[in-house]
Amino acid sequence: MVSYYLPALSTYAGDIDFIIDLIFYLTGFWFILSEAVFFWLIFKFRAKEGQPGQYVAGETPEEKRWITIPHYLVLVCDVFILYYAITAWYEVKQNLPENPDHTVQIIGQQWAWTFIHEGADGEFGTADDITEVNELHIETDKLYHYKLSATDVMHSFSVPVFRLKQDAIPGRVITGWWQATGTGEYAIQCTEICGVGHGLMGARIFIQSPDQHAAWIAERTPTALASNTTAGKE
Ligand SMILES: [Cu+2]
Repeated sequence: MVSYYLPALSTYAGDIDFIIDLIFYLTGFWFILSEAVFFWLIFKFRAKEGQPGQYVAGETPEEKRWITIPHYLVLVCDVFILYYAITAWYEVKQNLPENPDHTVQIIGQQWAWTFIHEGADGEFGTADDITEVNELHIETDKLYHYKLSATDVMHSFSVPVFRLKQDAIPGRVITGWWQATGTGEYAIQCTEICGVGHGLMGARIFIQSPDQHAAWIAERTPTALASNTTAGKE
């Protein structure tokens, strides 16, 4: 249901959507049922001519059943929600698939996102690193690790189409992962109120096909590095 409004473009997005749907249908069921009973009771026990009102304390076993039976049934629903929630949490946050194809450093600051890629050589701290502000170009289907930090206050890195949200905390580098399943340009948002410019802290993610991504890396690699002979000779 969620993916009808917002594409689900990571390997774990479907599991998050399933939990949202599950909670929606379970709470929707209990809402409709309880309102129906509520209005039925109001109608059935409405004021009648010549009949005095009655004080019901809800202390007899027959009366208490109206509370205890639904209570236990709702608890059973909670067990299902907790099971799927913990499973998804483990998959997205606790589990870190090894041997990523790429790693991206993500830095939040008032009020922009900076993304640093390893570049063609697959190593950080070298001349071909690619730094972008408010634009994140990634390759679909590849396993990415991100290393998220903040330079000033708390921010929160959110990619709605991935169903990914992770706080960025000054003084910490938080590692997480994603694996995209589609292509296209989508929103990145800061989802932590981080100052007066918080609303300006939107960025874009470009999920690219392998060809598009290779072309982007080539375009962003300085020509002197791309043909490594020319740099030394001139
Ligand atoms: Cu922010």
